[in-house]
Amino acid sequence: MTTPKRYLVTSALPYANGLKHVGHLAGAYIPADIYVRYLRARKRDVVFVCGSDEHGTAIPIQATREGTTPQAIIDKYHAAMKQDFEDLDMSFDIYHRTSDPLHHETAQEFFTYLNDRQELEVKETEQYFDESANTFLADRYIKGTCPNCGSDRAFGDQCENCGRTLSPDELINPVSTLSGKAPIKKKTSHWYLPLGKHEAFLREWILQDHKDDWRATVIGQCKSWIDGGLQSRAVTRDLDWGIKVPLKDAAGKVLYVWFDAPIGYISATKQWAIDHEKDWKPYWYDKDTQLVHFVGKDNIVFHCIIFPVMLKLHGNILPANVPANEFLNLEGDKMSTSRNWKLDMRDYINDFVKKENGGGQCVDMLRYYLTQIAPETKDSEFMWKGFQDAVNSELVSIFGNFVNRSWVLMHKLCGGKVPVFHHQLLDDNDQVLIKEIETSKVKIENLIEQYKFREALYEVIDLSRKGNQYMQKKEPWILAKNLNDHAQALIDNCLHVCLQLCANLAILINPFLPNTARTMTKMMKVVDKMLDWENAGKLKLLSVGYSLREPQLLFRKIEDAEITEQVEKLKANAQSPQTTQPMEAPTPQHSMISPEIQFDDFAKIDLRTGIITAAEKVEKADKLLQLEVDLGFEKRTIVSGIALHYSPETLVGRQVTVVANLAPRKMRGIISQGMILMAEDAAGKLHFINPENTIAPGSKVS
Ligand code: B3M
Ligand code: ZN
Repeated sequence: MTTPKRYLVTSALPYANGLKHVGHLAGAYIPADIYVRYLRARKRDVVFVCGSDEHGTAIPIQATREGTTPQAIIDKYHAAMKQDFEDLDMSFDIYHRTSDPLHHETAQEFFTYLNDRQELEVKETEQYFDESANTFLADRYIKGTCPNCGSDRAFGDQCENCGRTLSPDELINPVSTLSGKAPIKKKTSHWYLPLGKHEAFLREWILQDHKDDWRATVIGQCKSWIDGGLQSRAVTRDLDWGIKVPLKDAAGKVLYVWFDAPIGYISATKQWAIDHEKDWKPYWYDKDTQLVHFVGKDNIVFHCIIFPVMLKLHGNILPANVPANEFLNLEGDKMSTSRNWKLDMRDYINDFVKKENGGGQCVDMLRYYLTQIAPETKDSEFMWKGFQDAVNSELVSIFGNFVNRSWVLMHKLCGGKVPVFHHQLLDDNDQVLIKEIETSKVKIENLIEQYKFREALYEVIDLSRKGNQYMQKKEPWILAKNLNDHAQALIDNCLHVCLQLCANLAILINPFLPNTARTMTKMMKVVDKMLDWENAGKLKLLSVGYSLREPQLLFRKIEDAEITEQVEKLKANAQSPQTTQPMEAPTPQHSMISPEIQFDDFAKIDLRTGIITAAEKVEKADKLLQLEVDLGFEKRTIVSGIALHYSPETLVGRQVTVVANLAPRKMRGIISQGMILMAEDAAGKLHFINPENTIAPGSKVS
């Protein structure tokens, strides 16, 4: 296989609606980071992109739950997730966000490109509508029973339990998550991506071209999707949170989050190129680029079927591979945000990384365990006891022990310097180990190139295990008991080989455990450049006579008390689930009826219909919009507290109901001459009160 000219590696863009857990980390982030660090060590041209997914119904739903705005939610969780990734040493070249104007433009351009070429269909269909909330129920605004697994935690886009991608029509007993009521059906028009037209392409590209180099689990999911009949997928939604559909006749419509989010990889690449004065285009257009998407299994369909069709139509390259992982369970149960059965990255950072000096060791311990149990072929299990065993009996007792012994003995028996190798004393044990170093390097790189990170890491640890066995056979500490020239020469040979092996181990472990590799380069007093992959496989890394530093402990033991504490904490958290549960529907609330009034009191209120003719934000007031309203007989300026629910540009031309005889009030220096009637739904969203049909402005309402 020829080496690609460049690589573009992506990790799934996490929704900015909450903290992410170690299941996410094991699924889409650590494997990508290993792959990228390896490519960088091989001096390949690679760009690693990620960022926050800030659209979709998940965001406003979380805002309602936390009693704040969607903007505040994405700002909060974008910053928090970015920090978590930094604390765990994810080496993204850029961590972008889809609320960025550059992304909005990029996604709109993409949509326009496909639409202009008639690659999208416009269809009018009946969709679920919540009458009391006066809104269509896209994606997570509707829930019901999953037709696949029977779970009642299925949403209009996906089942939380089995991960199956759904459309609202497939839900059994659908209810609105806004009002808790059964929805009605109402007509609406949307743009669709006709996947069926691309069936032949998908069959050939996935099921033939990639049947051998993509994971069986990925091929399996794609096959069942294709065989199940490829339906047209709507790429727009009736929502106010999202990227506006860039067409004149599309008021109130936004791009579907799964249409815009993967384009986020492109906008992130563009931003990276701007920041580094590079050209982004070859990364998305040149056939010599290897595009690799790291995702969890619930994202397979989007990355293997829908996005590739979009890329093909847009003239871009297609992914070379989508090494999706299965799910990671925790202590015998599925990880779940709503049941609070999870280990957030932040919890591990606080309880381990931040508690230690430096913390890098703890980062590597987690990276190690999550790679060792990576759900590459089937679901796997995070067990605190397993974490302890992996650290104590592999990292500490095998890898760490070998490095430490080599260093201690070198200081004790070789004067703190790299001893010479006496070639005339080369024996079978030396030869076998030297060969192992050479072949391990090749084995590890082949495994990494095939995205088999678990096995690759096993080989690294196994090589250090072989180092221990070698030392055990050579017993330099016994030779030291009857020291003479010959014995010293044998000691020198043994420690020469061991130290060169340690230097090799630093290179081989570097993609997996970068902090460990860096500690080792410090001990060896070498620059990071020594970690270049091409240096591995050889016995010439450390010069004879070079003095080395004192050893540092690479890993500490995990005590029983630490894991007991974690398991208890997990159980205690699960008993008291968080109050802000991202996935549960809010219970509709009914406010108390105001005290009774007489008819005459009501008759004093002069209600009129009006048309909004202009709208703009009020400076330094998040919630207020300044509206110009035409009442037919006159124009009014009205300040209305709806800025968090409607953006000004969507309002012009809208019919409203106005309290026309309300005494003028000054708000933020503006005289407001009236009030617009709004209804508030259970989720706190405001809706206009309108006559059924457009009628002349100024008409009396009573
Ligand atoms: N945000 C779904 C998820 O976090 C989605 C991934 C987007 S990748 C383009 O599982
Ligand atoms: Zn399901």
